[in-house]
Amino acid sequence: MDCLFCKIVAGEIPADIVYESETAIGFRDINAQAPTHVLVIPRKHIATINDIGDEDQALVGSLYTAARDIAAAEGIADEGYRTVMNCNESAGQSVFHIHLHVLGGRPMGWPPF
Ligand code: DGP
Repeated sequence: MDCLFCKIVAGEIPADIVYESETAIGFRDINAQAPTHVLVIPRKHIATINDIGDEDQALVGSLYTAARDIAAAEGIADEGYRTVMNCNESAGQSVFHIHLHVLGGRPMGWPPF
């Protein structure tokens, strides 16, 4: 399968990995949009939110406990941070292996555009 993020999981493409668990990894976004911008991905290939199976509930939950731990390690937990998962083209998804953006270290507006 030709998936960029599967290759990062496999160690075939380098990444600045800041978090690892049995089910997920976190690494710095190559095109950071905030002082902290980490992508949390499952080790398992799931293309989009639409492809998450009922059996993946704990796995997807583990992306959020990863985000919690990354935010604490980055020192942004108390001031606040944003988690975003884009689904398909209109939302801006460009890599089709689900990933939770963890963004912080600057104020953020709402709504997002
Ligand atoms: P999205 O647009 O939601 O699919 O986010 C994809 C993100 O992935 C985007 O912010 C840039 C990041 N990205 C793309 N290729 C690479 C890569 O090779 N390494 C890293 N670290 N990040 C990447």
